[in-house]
This record gives sequence, C-alpha cells and structure tokens, in this order.
Amino acid sequence: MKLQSGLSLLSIILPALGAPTYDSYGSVNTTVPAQQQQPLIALKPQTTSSRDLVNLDGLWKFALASETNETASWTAPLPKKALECPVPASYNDIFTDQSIHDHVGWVIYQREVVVPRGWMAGERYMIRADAATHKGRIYVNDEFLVEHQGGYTPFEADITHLVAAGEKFRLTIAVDNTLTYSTVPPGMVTVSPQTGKKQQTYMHDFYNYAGLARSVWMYSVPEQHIVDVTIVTGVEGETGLIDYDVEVSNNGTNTVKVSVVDEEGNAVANSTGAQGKIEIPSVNLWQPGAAYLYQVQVSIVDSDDKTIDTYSVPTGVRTIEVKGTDFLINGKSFYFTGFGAHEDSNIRGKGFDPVLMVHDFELRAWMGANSFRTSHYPYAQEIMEFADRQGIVVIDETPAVGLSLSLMGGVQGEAPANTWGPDGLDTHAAHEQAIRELIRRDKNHACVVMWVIANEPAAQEEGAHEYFEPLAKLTRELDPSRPISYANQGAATFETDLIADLFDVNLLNRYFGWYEQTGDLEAAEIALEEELQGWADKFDRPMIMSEYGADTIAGLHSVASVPFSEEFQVDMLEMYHRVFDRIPAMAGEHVWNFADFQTSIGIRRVDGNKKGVFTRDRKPKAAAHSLRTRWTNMEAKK
Ligand code: GCB
Repeated sequence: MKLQSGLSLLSIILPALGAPTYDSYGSVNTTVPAQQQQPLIALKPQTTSSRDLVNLDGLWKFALASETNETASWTAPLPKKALECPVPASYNDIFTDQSIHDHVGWVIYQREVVVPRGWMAGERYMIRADAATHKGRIYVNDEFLVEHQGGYTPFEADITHLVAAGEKFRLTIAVDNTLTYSTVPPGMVTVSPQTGKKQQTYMHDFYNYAGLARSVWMYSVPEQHIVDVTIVTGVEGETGLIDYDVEVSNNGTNTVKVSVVDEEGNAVANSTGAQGKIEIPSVNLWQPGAAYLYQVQVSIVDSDDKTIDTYSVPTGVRTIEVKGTDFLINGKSFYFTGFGAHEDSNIRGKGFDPVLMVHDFELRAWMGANSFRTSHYPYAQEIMEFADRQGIVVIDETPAVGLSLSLMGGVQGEAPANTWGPDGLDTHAAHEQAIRELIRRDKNHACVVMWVIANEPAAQEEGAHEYFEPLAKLTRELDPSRPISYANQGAATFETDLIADLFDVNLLNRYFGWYEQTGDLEAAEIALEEELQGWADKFDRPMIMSEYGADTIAGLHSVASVPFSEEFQVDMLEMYHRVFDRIPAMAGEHVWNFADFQTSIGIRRVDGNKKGVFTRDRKPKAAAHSLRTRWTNMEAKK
C-alpha cells in the first residue's frame, strides 16, 4: 500500500517523534514512577469468594487533548458539558465532529467511580483497562499511576494507596493513537504543509481505530493473591494430564491448593503446591467443534485451611502437534476452515460488542468454519473465552502488522529503505513486548493452537532473519507447547523468503487473480499452484492459506466473471480450492475476509476493504453460500 505522505518528510518528523514532551499539558507528570513500571498483566479479573469485580463501562466524559487545550491538565475535571463517549467503543465514528475522527494524539476519558462500601481494608484495589489503543495512562484524582504502550492488551494500576471503601474518586484514562517507527503496528506522523495539522499514516490495511475499545474494570484482590497460573495439558491413553504453575504475590507460609472440577461440578482431581501435575482419569477432551472445559480452581489457603484467595481457570484438555504435513489436534489431522477477520463494525469501530461476537460465531458455525485467525492483533479476551466454550480453533496473532517498508512502494519515486536497516523500522523492543503480553494473556486458552508473531513482514529483505530469530526463540521459550508461525506475503516466495526456517507451519497470504493476474483466473490458477508446490517441495510441514480473496461489492452481478462482482468472488475462491485439493501439504484455508471492514483513507479503497464474504453489517454475499457448501461437506479432508 502506498502512504499518502512523502517519505521525504520522514527525516523532519521522526526525530520529533522520538521524544515527545507533554509539558504543555500542565500538571501532567511525564516520568513513569519506578514502582509503576508496567508489570506484565496476567489473569483476567473475576468475581470469586475472595475477589470483587466492578465493571466501569458506560458513558465517560471525553475530550481531545489537542493543540487547542494545551494548557489544560489531563487530570483536571472535564467540564460538566463535556462530550460523553461510550466505553467500550473506538471513538472515531461516534461523533459528527471531523476533528475527532481525524485526531492524532491524546484523548481523555474521565468518570467518577465509587469504591464499593463493603470492600475490605487490607486488600488491593486495581483498575484495569482491557485495551487502550495504542498507548494508555491511568490517573486517579491528580495522580499519574501508569503508562502502557500496545493497543490490544490489558494494563492495570494499583490504586490501593489512593482510595478507600465507600469513597468517590475521579478516574482519568488518557489514550494516544499515535503510531511511529518504534510501535507495533508501525506508522508515522507527518504534518500537513497546508494546514499544519498532524496526520497519521501506516502500512496496514485497517483503519487506525482508537480509544477504549474494550472494558474497564475495578477489582479487589487479597493482599496475598494469585498473580498468574500457567496450565499445559496432555493426554496419555484415557488420562488427561495437567501441568500447572502458580505465581503467588508474596510467599508466605500459606499453601496453594488446586482442584479440577468437571462440567457437572464434580471435583475429579486435586493437588497441593504451587507447581504440580494432575491426572484426570477418563478425561473428556476439548475437541474442535465439541468443547469440554474443566475448571482448574486454584486457592491459597492458610494453616486452618481457610481460603485466602481463589481463582478459576477454564481449561480444555487437548494436545497439539505438528507432524510432517499434518497439524494434529488430539492426535487427529485438523484442516482449518474459516477466515481472517477484524474486530470491526460500523459506529463502534473496534469496540467489543457481545451482540456482534455471538452473531459472528453463529455465522461462522452456519458456514462450517471451524477456526479463525486474530488478524492482525490480539482480540478481546471475551472472544477468546467464547471460542474456548464453542470449540472454535484460534490462530493467535500479535499486532506486528505492516513491518514492510517495501510494501509502501516507492513513494515519490524514492526507493524504500530496507525495513530492517538503519533507516528502517525500530520495532524490535515493542514487538518483543507484544509477544510477551500476548502469550501471558492467552496461554491458557484451549482454543489457541498456534502463535503468529507477525503478519506480512519484509521476510525477503536482508536482515529479516536477524530480526526474527530472537523473537521466534523468545516465543518458544515463553510457550514451548504450541507451534509458531508468521503470515507470509507474496513478495517473499519460497525462493526469496529468509525466515521460514524459524517456524513450524507455513502460513501464506496470496492474491493471485486479484493483485496479480487481475481477473485472469486461468493464469492465476497456474501461478498459485506453482507457488504452493514450491513451498511444499521445500518444507515438510503443514501449509495454511491464511489469506486469499477478492474485493466484492454486494449486489454487483455479472454474467462474465468480472472483478468486484459476486460471481467473481465465488469463481476465485473455487479456483483456489481446486488447487488446495491437489496439494496434500495443505492443512487449511482462511478466506480474507470474514466481513467488509474499514481501512485508512486512500484511493484504493472505497469505504473500506470489500473482501468480506459478509458485508460490514453481516449480510452474506454469494460466496458465503458456496463456501458453506464446501465446508459443511468436508468432514475428513486430511
Ligand atoms: C493482505 C493483508 C491484509 C489486507 C489484505 C488486502 O495481505 O494481510 O491486512 O487487508 O492483504 O485485502 O489487501
């Protein structure tokens, strides 16, 4: 994709981006206090006999922290008549004010919160934002507590020292949507020479929706509490194996106890100690399409067996293995059917909406889709939990999308810089952090069968291997139990790709018949088969077509198979399927995209990307029916 602003501006703008100052915003303290350096967040808050949870969603006061209120303090109360913005939602499409839609920089959300009067002294009170896209700061009254970079993973502030049960306080969350060469996804901010306004450009093909698109919570935990639980499952014959590791906030003399409870509420196994192995006789496996979830109930108990803290992890017992060209779940070959998608809908942007979530799962089930990829960032945790319960298989992806300067393509006639070279991206630290946060958050989900650490990086450019080797190693260290991959773009062919050796499964995004051989499906079929066969000959491993598709205008019909018509989308997908069925190493197909979605403004997209099999408001195009026929008749493909 081409950026709309000249690369030549880069050198002027980027030094300024490296060290932003916020002095002009009055009382904001720009130094993150040492004790508030963001620790990695693990357990999703839940209500248990030792924990309380208050949801803070609803209408929050809202303001742009723009040039026009430079002297205002972000912690000061917003005026009574301030705008009100729903949480969770991206703010961009909510208001009619264009300057909100186009805003680049910080915005402020604020509301009053009362700590429930029954909360106990001596416990810890926390604020958690499930996501602030892309940078968030939490303030209580006038105190700046924490800053977090990364738009799709949660962060928390400990507010215990500032509030008390029954007291009211002012909660402010500031959110910055800026993307730079050091963030994932990367982007750059330029300044319009005409208006002097900041403009955000980026290399990825979805709109830079921003704000608080997921829930905000206040919760309490006992002073000594369970910080994290890591569960890895296995199976031996009829016996389920659970390997667990519990992290406790401070080591006292208290004991960790673990009990495994089945779906009927019966305790079927238990263990004592912070680490251990548990066997479940006659285990009910978590299977694609037939989920079964045990509750692994972890407790800290004192010497009188009194519960200090307790937390329950829904756990599906299953195995994953890559063997030859097979992707095995519970020892059986699994063929992925489904989609790459986006968290995207009208008005809400990327705002989490349970209505949409349940409907999207319904539509996928109706189609016979057994899986999806969280393209191109970690999805809301509610979606992961629902996939666990629904038996939907998930390929879980970091927000490292757009790591390719060559995809920008010769802006203003200049050759793009090498993505990994000195004038290229500086995303390594943010990328590493994104991998850590994704795995820490999602490692216990049975639905997650593979980590994808990047989408379409410049894998053919010199330096790619050096960039990715430590990241692949880190991913394996953090979770040795799952295969890893990256989604490959067509410029890195089986001959030019420099990083595939670091991974276990080949995920290929290909657009033969669309971006290449446009409209010529006969030529595209030959090119596609050559390319897939090339990969299959080179690697003895499963291949998944992680993207293939055609922009399609719902309601546009044509007797001849012409791009953008519903007929062409059907024909093109069918052509791909013919080829897949001739290549035994194929282990799955994810159509791009589940639904039409919004993209950045540009001359190649009319109101967004139209490769959806459903429209943005989830009406099926003709391809939905043809895919449904294929996927619902596909029981034993491998
Ligand atoms: C891709 C990207 C995806 C785009 C898609 C397209 O390869 O991974 O984010 O939306 O192509 O439609 O161009």
